[in-house]
Amino acid sequence: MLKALIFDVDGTLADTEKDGHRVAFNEAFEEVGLDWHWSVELYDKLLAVTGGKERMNYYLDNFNTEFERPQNLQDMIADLHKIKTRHYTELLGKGAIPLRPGVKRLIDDARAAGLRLAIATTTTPENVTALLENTLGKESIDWFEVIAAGDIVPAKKPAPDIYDWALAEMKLDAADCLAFEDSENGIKSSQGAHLKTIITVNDYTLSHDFSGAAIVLDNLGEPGQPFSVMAGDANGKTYVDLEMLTQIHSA
Ligand code: XBP
Ligand code: MG
Repeated sequence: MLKALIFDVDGTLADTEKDGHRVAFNEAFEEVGLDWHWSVELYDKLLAVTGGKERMNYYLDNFNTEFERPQNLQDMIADLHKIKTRHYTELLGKGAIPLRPGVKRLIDDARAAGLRLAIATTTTPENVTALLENTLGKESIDWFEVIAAGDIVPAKKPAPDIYDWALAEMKLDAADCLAFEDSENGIKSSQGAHLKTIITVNDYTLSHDFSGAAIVLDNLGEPGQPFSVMAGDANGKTYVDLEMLTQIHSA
C-alpha cells in the first residue's frame, strides 16, 4: 500500500539552483572579497556535486586550481557556506522562488488522503525551512514527518544514505513509498534506497540519465496545465494526482 511520499527539495519542489543557490554563493563570495563568480554555465558543471561545501571544494579542485589555498581551507569554506545560507534564506524571504507547478496541490491532496510526507535533500536544514515557510506557510514544516537534510548523513546524494535515513526514521519500507526527484544524483540516491521515483526535470537536468524512473515529466502539471511526458506512460493523465501515484506505485 502507498503510505508515504518523499520529496527532494532543490529542483523538485522549486527551481532553486540558478536563481537561488547560485546567486547566494556569488553574493557570499562578493561579501568576503573573493573574485570567484559562478556563471549559469559553470554552475551546470558544479551541480555534478551535491552539497554547498562539497561544491566549493569541487570548484577549487577543478575550475580554480590557481587559488592560493589558506591552511584552514575547510574552515574558510564552512564560513563561506554560512554566509551563503544567510543570503539564500534572505532571497527566499523575499519570495524570490515559487513552488513548481502542481507541488502545492499534490501536497494538499496527499495530506487530505492521510499519506505521510517526508523530505530527503542534501541542502542545509535552514534552507528547507525557509522555502516551506515562504511558499506553503509557517505551519507547513509540521506537515513533513521527517525532514532529512544537509550533513545529517556524511555521504550526500548520489549515496542512498539520506533516503535510507528518512525511511528508518519513519519506520517504513521503501516499497510503501514513492520518491520525487529532479536530477541524476537524486535518482541514484532514491533508487539506491530502492524507492520508485517520479522525475520532474528542469533546465539543468533535462539531459540527465533517468534510467529506471517510474516516469519522467517536465513538471507535475495542473488541471488545465498538462505536463509533458519525457519517458514512461502517463496512462492518459495530464497532471499528477493521487490516482496516478497509486497506479505508479502498484505497477
Ligand atoms: C541540492 C544540492 C545542494 C544545493 C545547495 O541537491 O546539491 O547542495 O545546491 O545547498 P539535491 P547547500 O536536490 O539533489 O538534494 O549549499 O545548503 O548545501
Ligand atoms: Mg534536486
